[in-house]
Amino acid sequence: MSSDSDKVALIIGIGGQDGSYLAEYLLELNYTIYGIVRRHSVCENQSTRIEHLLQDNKIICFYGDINDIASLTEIMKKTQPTEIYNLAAQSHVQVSYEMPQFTCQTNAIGTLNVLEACRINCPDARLYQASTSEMFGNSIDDDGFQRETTNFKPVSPYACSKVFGHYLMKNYRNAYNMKTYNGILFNHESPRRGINFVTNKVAKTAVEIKYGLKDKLYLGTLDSYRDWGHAKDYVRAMHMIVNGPKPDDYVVATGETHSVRELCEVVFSYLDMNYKEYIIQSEKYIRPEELQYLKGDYSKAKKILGWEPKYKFNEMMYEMVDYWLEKLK
Ligand code: NAP
Ligand code: G4F
Repeated sequence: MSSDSDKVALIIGIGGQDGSYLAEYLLELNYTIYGIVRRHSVCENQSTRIEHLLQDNKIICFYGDINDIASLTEIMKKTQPTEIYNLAAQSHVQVSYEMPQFTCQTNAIGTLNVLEACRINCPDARLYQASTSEMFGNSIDDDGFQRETTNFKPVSPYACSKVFGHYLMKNYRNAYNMKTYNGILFNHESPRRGINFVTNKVAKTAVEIKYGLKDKLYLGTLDSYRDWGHAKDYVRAMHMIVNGPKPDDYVVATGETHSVRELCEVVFSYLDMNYKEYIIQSEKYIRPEELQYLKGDYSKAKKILGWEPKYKFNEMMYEMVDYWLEKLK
């Protein structure tokens, strides 16, 4: 009988927000963990989020790139993973408008490379794909939620590239009987979130204003809504999806939605400030097409996998603000 200690995970994109939390989570379950990182000219930047895991040799990382199928092939051959998590992506929506070709090459063709390398080298591995609520675009069911059956109407190059990857996963599941799993994850955040995503940008800048290091916060739209959860809850869901009863697709969300304006209110009032005095709307952060409203129905994940979020929105935002209060002290 196999136990979690026989399990070998390969995390592609291990240095990202989710990859770093997933590695910590799977280590607790006694997995052997391999990761793929890209080469950076400043090598510290490759591993800032996973330095503590590398130092103690808790994980082993290889250089690789999902655009380089030879690297994927070699790593999969060598490590023979039982689970592969494809978290690698150009993950910023606005950047995808500035670099549409690079984004699609990486997120769409890169995902095809992962599938092909897996099919050829370790066809029995369970393969998780980081799909996204961005794929829904401005498509909402009549009850105000998005769920697994909601139509995709992507509104950015990023979202289009992820729809491609999502359908390829389903295609390889049906065509080759591969164990592929799509997690349709709604926005999830943490102190490890890149600071060019709105939650951590607001948290960090509000603290900088509090400490007198800045006087304004420049943002794009304040009127879009997102269903924001905590990355720790969502990596737990990834593992449950991959170990679910059969290869399938799941929405992972909180079922709550908040506007960017509400986010600012929560963060600034935690610091005893009025957000209205500090925010300036800037054209620079307005997207050519905006996704207006996201609210996910996670009842399938709850029913089949027993997954539920533990963190509440305010609690998560306070954790992020506390992180910056300490770091910038
Ligand atoms: P992230 O912090 O941007 O991490 C992405 C990781 O992918 C980074 O480690 C990055 O490495 C790596 N990467 C980028 N291009 C690569 C390539 N060509 N080859 C190998 N690695 C590459 O993103 P995240 O928030 O952890 O999200 C993880 C995944 O979930 C992404 O696919 C994202 O699109 C998807 N997703 C995220 C959310 C969310 O709200 N966070 C929601 C739904 C889906 P570098 O450091 O070298 O750039
Ligand atoms: O934080 P955001 O950049 O996240 P976005 O675009 O929703 O994408 C994130 O979540 C997706 C899941 O739905 C992931 F697939 C994707 O990889 C990424 O992790 O922007 C959230 C909202 C948007 O409406 C944006 O227009 O905030 C608005 N916003 C307003 N001012 C801003 C800003 N976003 C950013 N990044 N920076 C601003 O200054």
